[in-house]
Amino acid sequence: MSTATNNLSQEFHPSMAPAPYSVEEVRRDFPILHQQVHGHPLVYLDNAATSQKPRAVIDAISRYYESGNANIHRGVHFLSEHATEEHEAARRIVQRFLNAADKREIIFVRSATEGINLVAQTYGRKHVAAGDEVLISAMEHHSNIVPWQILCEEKGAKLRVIPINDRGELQMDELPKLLTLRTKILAMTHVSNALGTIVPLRKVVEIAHQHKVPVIVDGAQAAPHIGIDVRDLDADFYALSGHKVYGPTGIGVLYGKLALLEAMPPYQGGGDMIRSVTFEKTLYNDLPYKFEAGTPNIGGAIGLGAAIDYIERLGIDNIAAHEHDLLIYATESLLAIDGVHIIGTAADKAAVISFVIDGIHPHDIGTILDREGIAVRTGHHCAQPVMQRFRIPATARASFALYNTREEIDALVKGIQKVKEVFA
Ligand code: C6P
Repeated sequence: MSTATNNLSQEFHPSMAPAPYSVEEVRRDFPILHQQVHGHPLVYLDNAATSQKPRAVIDAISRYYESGNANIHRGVHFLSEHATEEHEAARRIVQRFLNAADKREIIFVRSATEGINLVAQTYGRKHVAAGDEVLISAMEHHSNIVPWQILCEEKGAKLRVIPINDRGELQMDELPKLLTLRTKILAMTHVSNALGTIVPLRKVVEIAHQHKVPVIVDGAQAAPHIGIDVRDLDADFYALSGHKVYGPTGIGVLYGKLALLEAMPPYQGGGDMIRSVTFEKTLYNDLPYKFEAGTPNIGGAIGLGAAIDYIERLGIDNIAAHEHDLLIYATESLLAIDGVHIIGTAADKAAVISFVIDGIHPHDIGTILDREGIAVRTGHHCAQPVMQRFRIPATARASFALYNTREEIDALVKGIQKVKEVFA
């Protein structure tokens, strides 16, 4: 286990916290936050698992089902045409959010998990053969490990892993050594859900491309916290989940470069992904529909569009600045508590703090915090290899969002003191 010191890049000191927007005003947009849990005001610090939804998102989804529900791309009637327009408008919003060059590069999927599986099962199955290698990092979520393991098992290929150091940073010096002539794909997280590490992705992509290896990015934890520009990153694929960016569950996005998507076989077969079908042969639809078989999650896409609009109204850089302030404040506050150790102390971190307390199991931490109305996640965070790397069974994890406050971090600190008292 690494004993943490605070080596975060400190652009903001707690005493000079920026106020990029009124957090109090913003909190009023999130109805769920205003409730008591076990007799205490809810302190929701489990945003990396899923974030809460602003009224604008809830209203957009209700409005769709109250007055706009119809299947898309199929009807000539008013509701169908209107729903189609709204669905495609959501695609353009996502395109803008990611700065993708073309809206055909935006595929709606169920989640980041499905986006990664899509690439593994289409691009991966086409390009990976026996003896080839797929490269991932040691800080991946299971969603960016298991799809590649399935592929490697099927093809007789090898999964290789870029190590991380004791702070939870990618060992960049290992990357060129692990990119061999047999490497067919590099699958890399942008932000680690278990450690909070922000990966220097542009550099990683540059090095991979020097070796002619395409990069798929798991952006599930980056999208809520930092601005994403797929063109600047030069990422070949980028996957994210709607529910982590204040949108609904069941909707996600896979971005892919047009030329790569054009050359890939379809993922699933069904309605909408075809141009024509006979028993002899099926011709596939154009992008992005080739990868969107069956009736999609129309309400989900509309809700995601509303969520991104909401983020953009606040400004992703303002959100990042606010969350960075919370991260610094929380890091200093937690490190001041005797026996608390932070796991994941990279210089560049998003607003995620994994921690352990000497002699107390993380599940007990989570249970006692819950009695105080504080929601954190405990366990392996679907990143068991990260736990193995740090030789721990689990951590407690506090993850912050645009609506969290320093007062909530103070409540967390008080909660942790309580946990320590109980176990003293
Ligand atoms: N991590 C967490 O508590 P889905 O389930 O497809 O929306 O997201 C999967 C996923 C992929 N990559 C990363 C880096 C993630 O953090 C997650 C989801 C949640 O950390 C739930 S396990």
